[in-house]
Amino acid sequence: MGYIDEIFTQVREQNIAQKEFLQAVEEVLESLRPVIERDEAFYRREALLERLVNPERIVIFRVPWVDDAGNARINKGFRVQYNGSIGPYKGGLRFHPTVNLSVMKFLSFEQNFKNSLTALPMGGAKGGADFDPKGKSDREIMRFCQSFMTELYKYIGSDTDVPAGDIGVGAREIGYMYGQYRRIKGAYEGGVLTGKGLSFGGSLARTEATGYGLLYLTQEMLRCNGSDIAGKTVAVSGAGNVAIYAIEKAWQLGAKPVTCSDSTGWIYDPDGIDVAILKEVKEVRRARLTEYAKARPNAQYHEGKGVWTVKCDIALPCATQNELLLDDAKALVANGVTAVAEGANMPTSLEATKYLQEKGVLFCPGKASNAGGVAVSGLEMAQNSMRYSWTFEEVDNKLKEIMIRIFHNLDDAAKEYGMAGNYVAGANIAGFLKLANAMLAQGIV
Ligand code: NDP
Ligand code: 2IT
Repeated sequence: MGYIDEIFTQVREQNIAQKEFLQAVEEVLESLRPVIERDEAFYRREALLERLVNPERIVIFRVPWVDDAGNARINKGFRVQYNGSIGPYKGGLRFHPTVNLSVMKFLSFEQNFKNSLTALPMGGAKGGADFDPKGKSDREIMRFCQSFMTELYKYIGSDTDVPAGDIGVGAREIGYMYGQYRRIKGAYEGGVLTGKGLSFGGSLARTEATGYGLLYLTQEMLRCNGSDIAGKTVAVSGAGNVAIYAIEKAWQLGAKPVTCSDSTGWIYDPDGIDVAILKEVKEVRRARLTEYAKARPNAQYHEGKGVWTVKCDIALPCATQNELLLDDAKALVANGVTAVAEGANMPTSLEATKYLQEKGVLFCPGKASNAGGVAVSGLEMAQNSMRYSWTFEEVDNKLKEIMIRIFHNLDDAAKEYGMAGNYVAGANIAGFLKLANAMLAQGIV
């Protein structure tokens, strides 16, 4: 058996129930075939793939807190420090009831390659808790964040591991966690978390970074394939941090975003999504999308899933993993979609990805197209180290440069290995080559 197949068999046997983790590993290992096959004996002797698929460290802990009614509540907290070869572990924290070890491992595995692609010095990690922020009071959120940090603080630091936000963790939660970290440590260690508020070391443009970056990369991908984003109709899923700023930047680049969704339903707005109303509903009021529909008489609200049934040129899945499945891909292709770029992490299933690629749809995987968030987190760390801050334009320009460079990096890697236009392979290979180089240079550690 070849080295790749041997490792994938091993990973499957050792992680039987971890379907998201297996999905992420399968996609990467498939892409690495041509790289590994060039020098299989060498990689095998170095056990490089074993090292690639096994996290350096996983911490799982109990998070006790007290709700407003005085009941004790218990959640499970996680931090997976996957690979620290390129820099301090770096990656977000997710608070969502679906969080489990498989989800944490898939996200942190992906983060290794994503952070490598940014070209900034960051290793890969992810963490979070199976805590559901929905319906919780602000004080409950604060107590949960404080309890979570009371355990997590032992494992993080500006030179060791730097968490940030993800689903269910935004500026409010980062603020509460930062406050607790500062209190426990008795020191102002700004660089320990990113996505901080602007009044205490946050970076301008971090809030916008993932959505804006997604659009910068999509624009470059279209441009390099003889097309233009201006005038295109865009279907976006999600209505959170990534989706909102993807929609905002789509408008700025001359495209028309017509959909968004949350976990209960979705909106089709034929006039294009009104960003100000969406922000008011989601960021300020933390309300459902039915409130958006009330404010926009022409918009249609539907229960359940359905964003991918809308006719569009470009699809941007920005909600969560496995939200774009084979039937969705077929509906998109039937409606003439020409490009799909992932704002979320692994939103497209392997079958759907393959189908889109076979049908000639330009497809960019999240580890490249959503790297703008962590890239600006890297810039936040740099600003914290300098004790200085750049203007919005300075950060935004650097973000744009990084996203364009990432696209060319994966486009070139795909071409070099005879898979021109396969940006999934390009991203995995380009991300892997830098990571492998750093791992090999540091010996067997
Ligand atoms: P938010 O919590 O701000 O928003 C998530 C959105 O997706 C919400 O509208 C939410 O609906 C919806 N959603 C979440 N889970 C589900 C689900 N199981 N089914 C249906 N809808 C769901 O998170 P972000 O916008 O930050 O993250 C979105 C995606 O982007 C994630 O995959 C994340 O990992 C990825 N990402 C985020 C980055 C960042 O900087 N924030 C960077 C790179 C990637 P509802 O409001 O009803 O919960
Ligand atoms: O998935 C991701 O890249 C993020 N949630 C952002 C991580 C970060 O450290 O900014």
